[in-house]
This record gives sequence, C-alpha cells and structure tokens, in this order.
Amino acid sequence: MVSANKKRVLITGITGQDGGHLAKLLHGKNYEVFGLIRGQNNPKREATIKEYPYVTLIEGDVTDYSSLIRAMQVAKPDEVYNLAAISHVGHSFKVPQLTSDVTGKGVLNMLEAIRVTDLENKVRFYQASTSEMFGGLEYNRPKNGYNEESSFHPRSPYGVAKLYGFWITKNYRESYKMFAVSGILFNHEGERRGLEFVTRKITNAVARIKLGKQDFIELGDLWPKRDWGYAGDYVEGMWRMLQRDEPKDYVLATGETHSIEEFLSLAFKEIGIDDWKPYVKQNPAFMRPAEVDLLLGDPSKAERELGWKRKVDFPGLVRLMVKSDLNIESKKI
Ligand code: NAP
Ligand code: G4F
Repeated sequence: MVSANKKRVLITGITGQDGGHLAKLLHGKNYEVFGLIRGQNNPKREATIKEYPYVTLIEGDVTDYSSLIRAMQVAKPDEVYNLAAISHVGHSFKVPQLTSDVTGKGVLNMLEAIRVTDLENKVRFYQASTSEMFGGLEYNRPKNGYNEESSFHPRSPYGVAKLYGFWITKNYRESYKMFAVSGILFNHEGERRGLEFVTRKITNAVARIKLGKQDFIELGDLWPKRDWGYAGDYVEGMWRMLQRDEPKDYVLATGETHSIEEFLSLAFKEIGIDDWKPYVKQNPAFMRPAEVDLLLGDPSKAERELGWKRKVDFPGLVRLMVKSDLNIESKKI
C-alpha cells in the first residue's frame, strides 16, 4: 500500500553496491523506494527482491529514454539517485562506446526524463560522480587532496564518460534551475562490493585461502593508492546533499590514502598471515592501459556544510570485509 505522505525515491543501479545501501537507508527514513532494474531476466533480480522486499522494481535501462519516462510516471519520485553505470574502470577500456552510452549519455537521458515529466520542477536529482574524474596525476594533485575546485584529467573511458555526466548535471542546474547535484565520491567499499573490484577480490581470496579453497590471488599493479571508505557511510552523504536548501556539489572522502599492498597486508593479517607476498601473483591481464596513481580526497566542505564524516576507518573497513567473506565462504559447499 503506497502512502500519500511518504516521500518517494527512484534509484537507478538498484542491484549495485550503493543501490542496496541507499535503498536500506531510505526505507529506514520512511521513503517509498522504487528501483530501476535492467534486462528481461536480470540474474540479480531474485537476490534484490529477497534482500530489499520493500523496493518496487521497475524495468528499464538508462540507454532507453522511453523506459526512463515510464519509470518517472510509475515512481512519481521526489528524489532521483542516478547510480546506474558501467562502473569498472578496467572494463571501460574494453567497452568504451557502451561505457560512453551508459555512464555518460545515460545521465542526460535521466535528466531529460525528469525535465519533461516534472512540470513543477520539484524533483531533486543526485548524480554519482567520481574521483576518477581527477585522474590522480602528480601535476594536478593538491597536497591536502582533491576538492570541489580541483581540475580534472580523466584517465579512462569511464572517467571521461563520468566527466560528461558531471558537466551535463551542472548544465541542467544552471539552465533549467533543476535541483541537480553531483557527489564526487572517492572509492567506497564493503561487504556488498562486486567481486571484480580489487578490495573485495582480495578479501574474498583471503577468506578462501583461510578455508583451504584457494592457494593464491592474481592481481595487477599493487602500488596505486586509493582513498578507501565504507559504502554505508557514503550513501548517508548522498542523501544529505539532496536535503540542502541550495543545490551544490560535494566531495566525499576519508582524507587518507593507502596502497593496494597496505590493503593486502591488513587483510592477510586478519587470517593470521604476516607475509602476504607468497600468496600474490602479478598478472598483466589486470593492468590498465593508463593508471590512476594516487587518489586522496579533501572532504572538508561536506564535513562543514553537510555535517557528514566517515565513521569506518581503513583497518575497520578491511576487517569488516574479511569477516563478511569468511562468513559467506564458510557457508558455501
Ligand atoms: P556497481 O555496483 O557497479 O552498480 C552499478 C549499477 O548500474 C548496477 O545496478 C547495474 O545493473 C547498473 N547498470 C549498469 N548498466 C545499466 C544500464 N544500462 N541501465 C540501468 N542500469 C545499469 O556500482 P556502485 O559501486 O554501486 O556505484 C554506484 C555509482 O557510483 C556508479 O555510477 C559508480 O560509477 C559511482 N561511483 C562509485 C564509487 C565506488 O567507489 N563504489 C565511487 C565513485 C562513484 P546490473 O546489476 O544489471 O549490472
Ligand atoms: O578496485 P578498482 O577496480 O577500483 P577503481 O579503479 O579505483 O575504481 C573504483 O573507484 C572509483 C572511484 O575512485 C569509482 F568511480 C569506480 O566506479 C570504481 O568503483 O581498482 C583499484 C586499483 C586500481 O589501481 C587497479 O589498477 O586496484 C588496481 N588493481 C590491481 N589489481 C586491480 C587489480 N583492480 C581490479 N579491479 N582487479 C585487480 O586484479
């Protein structure tokens, strides 16, 4: 039964890591939650229904404008969070045109669907922008971390597509006075992270090594550094951005950066192994044509204006991910 008093939200990318965290958060805040799901038989549909039974799924695809119009008509949302994307940087080099259509032009499709259906211009729009837009090169890296004024230098088809999404969001805000904002989020991880991303790939392998199911892990470059936080903390920041009086863009980050080697070291220590090196092999297949060397974010504007601050620290993040994977893997046959 849909209540007339409840706020309504449409989330694209509902089957992804952030989609799940956000649906849970907003359900807890008494929102009526609608989620866009793609494909005629999406393999994640059943798991999504099981874990988030309160979400009403709407079939659609961000490359299909007409499906977004329909989603708007069904959900009648007060807020839209556009999380849908081809989000894996390495994969974006393999499917650059599709990445451009989904991760880039998909943002325009969603904004247009809002513009033509929201005749009172009341819908608030969140775009999932990314630290990958900065590029992590030494020449444009501020000492205290990238902030909302830093310059961009994307290093992948993903980063380039996201930069288009960032600018078209800003353009719709300026042109049509839409409440349309970008969260420029640094890496956020957790127990719901896809296995294709390096943190979860490591914690899953560590759990399997502990349980005797796997002997080693194959990775690409180990020196890049990331500003890693916990996804559950970051969706709270997304929501806060849409509750402001004024539409503004914000960086969400921890203000710390760590290498993949540091992540490996902490993860293996969780299972009592001090020297991780014998368990890791390097495989060029996991290296990228261009790398983002070091990402460090400066979240001070979000801390000041949104009252947002990450709660889970780096060791806490590694610990919770290893613990969760040990739990998942020990239940599998
Ligand atoms: P994710 O787990 O990869 O989820 C991506 C979602 O997009 C999935 O639900 C996927 O659906 C959906 N999707 C892909 N193509 C689509 C299409 N054509 N139409 C509709 N939906 C489509 O990503 P995430 O980690 O939750 O991140 C959420 C958003 O934040 C993404 O836009 C990502 O680029 C951005 N971001 C993430 C981070 C991070 O560290 N996690 C940092 C900055 C920005 P399927 O399940 O059907 O594939
Ligand atoms: O875990 P990753 O794939 O994440 P990446 O490239 O930083 O992107 C993530 O964070 C972005 C925010 O900054 C998001 F916008 C994006 O959607 C995504 O969520 O790779 C992290 C680092 C890279 O330097 C990569 O080259 O780990 C390195 N790496 C080394 N071996 C590996 C592997 N990455 C993956 N995925 N798999 C490996 O085997």
